Amino acid sequence: MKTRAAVAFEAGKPLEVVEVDLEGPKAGEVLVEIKATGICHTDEFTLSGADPEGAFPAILGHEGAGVVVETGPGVTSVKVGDHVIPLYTPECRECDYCLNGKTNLCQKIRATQGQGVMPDGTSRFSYKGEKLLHYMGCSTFSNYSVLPEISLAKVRKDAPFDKICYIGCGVTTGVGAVMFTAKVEPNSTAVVFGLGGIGLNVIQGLKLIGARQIVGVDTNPAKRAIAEQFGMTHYVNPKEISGDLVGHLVELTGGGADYSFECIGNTEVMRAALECCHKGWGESIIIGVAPAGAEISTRPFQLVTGRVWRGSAFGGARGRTDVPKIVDMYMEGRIDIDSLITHTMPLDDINKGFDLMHAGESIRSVVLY
Ligand code: NAD
Ligand code: AHE
Ligand code: ZN
Ligand code: ZN
Repeated sequence: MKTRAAVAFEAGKPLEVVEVDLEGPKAGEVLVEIKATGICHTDEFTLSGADPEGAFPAILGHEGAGVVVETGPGVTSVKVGDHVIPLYTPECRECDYCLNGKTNLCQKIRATQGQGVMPDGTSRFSYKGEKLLHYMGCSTFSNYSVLPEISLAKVRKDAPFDKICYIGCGVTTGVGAVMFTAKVEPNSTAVVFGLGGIGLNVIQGLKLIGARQIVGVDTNPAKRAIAEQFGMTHYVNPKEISGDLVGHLVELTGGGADYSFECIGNTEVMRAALECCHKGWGESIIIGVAPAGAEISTRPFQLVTGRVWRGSAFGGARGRTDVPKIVDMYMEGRIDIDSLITHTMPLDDINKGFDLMHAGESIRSVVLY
């Protein structure tokens, strides 16, 4: 079939909206009509050329929601008409990782997914006879996409696509990092670095769980108001701190934070996030994705004296199990998604979504098909 898609032909170039060819689903695969997709900073990261796994030409996008149109042979967990959220972290429920209770990082199809192809090693997308790569197993910047069955969370049909698409990454990443990765206890103190599409969801997770102090750190003061709306209790702009940022945060939190979250992808900030944690027990969760070649450093003494560095992918959520529950949280009014979707646009204007992100003017832009 033909489908319209925004294609990343080259790193560092705007996407081009063209009609591409899409092959139907093979065994274990599902054809999905994508109804809406968010634009995450990770799409920008890969498009910029900073992603070691970034390969082109590709159809980016990994924060979508849509409807099952066709199922390939052997598919049993979804059927035509089901509403689904694509999962860049699949859940096969049978690999060693899925069977180990300590991780959500299903590895069943990770190798081929990272190469931009389906589990059989081939792509379903092409343009003028040339292969186009899939991205993060999702490619939600295409109106129709083919995904492995294990990469789809089936969700309730009354949930609006234009909002729940954000659960496909940002919402789950932020709220999940608090609930599933850090397992933050009520009455904790926390520092959140980066008040964008991820950091604000960390803040709403912290508020939900009953944190008593939520410090937000961002160089863009325009993010302050919405962060306060979501539960931030103290705002720190590093540009306005004359001395040492870490010292300032340690003092503000009364000896260091119980938890910190890095939601930027900046390795200097990652160090500050660890070092502003409380001696003896403070835990810092790295969410931000850093460019190829970047490395983190700190004095080992920081770890010897009880601080913990931890990472979180997709908020530690097991997609097919947890994503439907997060959709319920939204539908029951327990989490706010609407306020974070600051801009919507048709696929033809998708590059404007990237421009708004670069300008720091949006929280989330959502493309409506
Ligand atoms: P965003 O662009 O919406 O937000 C980033 C925020 O950081 C902005 O508000 C910006 O002003 C602020 N910022 C930038 N540099 C700063 C600095 N030096 N000090 C303080 N604030 C600074 O991005 P996002 O969509 O929220 O994504 C954030 C990061 O999380 C990205 O690296 C993204 O790739 C990553 N991410 C990771 C996962 C995961 O599963 N681990 C999932 C989604 C996104
Ligand atoms: N490809 C990059 C790493 C990118 C990365 O860390 N991705 C996160 C999700 S970001 C979503 O917006 C993730 O899930 N990582 C775990 C995984 O298996 O990819 C690189 O550095 O190579
Ligand atoms: Zn993302
Ligand atoms: Zn698995």
